[in-house]
Amino acid sequence: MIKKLNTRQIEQYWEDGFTVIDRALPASLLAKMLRLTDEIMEDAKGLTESNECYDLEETHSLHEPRVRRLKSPFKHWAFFNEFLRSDVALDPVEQIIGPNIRLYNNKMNMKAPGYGAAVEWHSDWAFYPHTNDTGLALGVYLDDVDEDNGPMMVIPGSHKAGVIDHHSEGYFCGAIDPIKTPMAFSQAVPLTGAAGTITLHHVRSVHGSALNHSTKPRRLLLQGYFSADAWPLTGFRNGQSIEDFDALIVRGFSTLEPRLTNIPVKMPFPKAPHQGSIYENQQILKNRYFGSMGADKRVFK
Ligand SMILES: O=C(O)CCC(=O)C(=O)O
Repeated sequence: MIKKLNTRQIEQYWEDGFTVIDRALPASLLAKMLRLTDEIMEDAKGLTESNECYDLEETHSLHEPRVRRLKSPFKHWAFFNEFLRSDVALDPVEQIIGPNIRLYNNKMNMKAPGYGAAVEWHSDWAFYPHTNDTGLALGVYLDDVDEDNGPMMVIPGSHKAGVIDHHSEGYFCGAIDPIKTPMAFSQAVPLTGAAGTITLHHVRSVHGSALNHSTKPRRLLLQGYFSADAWPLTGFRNGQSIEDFDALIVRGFSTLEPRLTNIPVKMPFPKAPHQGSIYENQQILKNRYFGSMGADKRVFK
């Protein structure tokens, strides 16, 4: 049976900018996702640098392979393409953003035990503002997640804030400087839950996650969706055509008439000097909230 959002969860989403559906994935689907993910990680052994599928930790080596992200898994493995179009994923998304839905992005962030990288505070909106903010990210935890293994944390109500600076030293860096732009970081709510739990956060919600200090992994599959009438203000990406853009409609219909709303936007330019993933973009952030790790350090508590 597909788990939909109840009234309390929908209210929480609009009020706080996030909600959680406990153990939303059927056991057999979760088992398949875990099996495939393990196989994919096996295939990363032997890599010496990041490529179009894998983003490697700074401390990755041939002897100790360390992957921090699978990039756009839906493009490389059919299972993930089917999953992000499935009712399990889209029924709750439709309850929030309506019947016409376009996929924006897809990734799996890995926080391995003892060294999984932190993600500094940011809102997804800062990376990809659209003509309206009817968008969200749906997450799936592949592991049991508690406060020790780097849960995603969201600042309640931050999706209603004005423009939030994500620049450092004159460049977009995809992160909020906690000294320059203090926010209610200590009020952030850790989204915890058993493996198979779904998280939903508003595209403007400020969120982040700490290093994984525990002995347990924390893997989070993320898929970002917008209402089909939200068009990206930064234009099509990487030579995308209108046909490519329309192929990302995962439910309902596309439209050539964007809906324009009055929302706070700061364009993500000039681009971060370190391109690639969010981990690379965030490298030039001057003051870090969560910290990072040197090559030889372990962060077990
Ligand atoms: O993995 C996390 O905890 C947060 C990830 C995230 O916000 C992102 O990749 O944009």
